Amino acid sequence: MSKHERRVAIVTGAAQGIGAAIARRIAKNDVTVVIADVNAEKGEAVAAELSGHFHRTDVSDAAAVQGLVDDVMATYGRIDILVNDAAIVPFVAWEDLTFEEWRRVMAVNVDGLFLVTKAVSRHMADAGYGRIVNISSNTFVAGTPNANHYVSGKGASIGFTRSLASELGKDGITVNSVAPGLTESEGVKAGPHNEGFAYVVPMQAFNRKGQPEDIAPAVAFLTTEEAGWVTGQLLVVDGGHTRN
Ligand code: NAD
Ligand code: 4PL
Repeated sequence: MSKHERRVAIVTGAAQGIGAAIARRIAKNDVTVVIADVNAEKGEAVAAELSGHFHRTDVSDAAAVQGLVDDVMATYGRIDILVNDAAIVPFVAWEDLTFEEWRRVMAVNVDGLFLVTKAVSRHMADAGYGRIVNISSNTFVAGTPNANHYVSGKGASIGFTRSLASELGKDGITVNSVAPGLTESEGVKAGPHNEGFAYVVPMQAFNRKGQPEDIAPAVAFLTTEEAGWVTGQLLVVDGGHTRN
């Protein structure tokens, strides 16, 4: 088929929370958005709202990820933007952290980052253009307790960004990290991290809870053509909680 005219973005984990806010913000930039998430019901709803495309994808499953990328290339013939947002956001004390739980989180948050980026970047390199944004977390800056595997994985993602930026510049691809602070997503709201606002909000410059819509514009900027001189960077978006 002939190539889709508009730029095309894949946003993983965009069925809800920060990923959904990113998908909505990027769609305003005249970009066609593909939602890749394990949650089909919510993912399809966001895709429909944005006149985009949904592909049910477990980012930790190599075959599923290849299926996603093949589907997007067959449907649109291009992938200009990738936002790696899909992640598990766990809460567990070090004493209770098992190797099995460590592997479960690394499989999604770190292996998933590798698998999706590996499958997508080849097409970006062929086109000589790409914008990749990896969602990290300010827990890597703050050394937040009760999620050692998560914080370790978010640190890995920053290393991944810094190193890959050096290798993909030759292909016209930028690679950056955005590190949100504690944000009132559906996932956080429903779990133990919701209690964290009592500690985090007083450390911020602003006296309110961070929202997904506070994160999305910073991510969207890094996906634009005019952000082309910014690569390998970490942008902390946390209301001033930490100073990177
Ligand atoms: P959330 O739990 O509300 O949403 C996460 C989404 O990812 C869900 O739609 C879920 O279905 C999807 N997902 C989970 N596992 C998946 C998999 N294997 N394959 C595909 N999709 C999968 O989370 P959120 O709070 O919106 O977090 C989004 C991103 O922001 C994550 O990378 C998280 O680490 C990061 N982050 C969140 C906060 C926060 O306080 N909310 C702070 C810093 C960083
Ligand atoms: C400050 O990324 O950034 C709790 C849980 N507290 O996932 C996060 C802070 C959590 C965070 C995060």
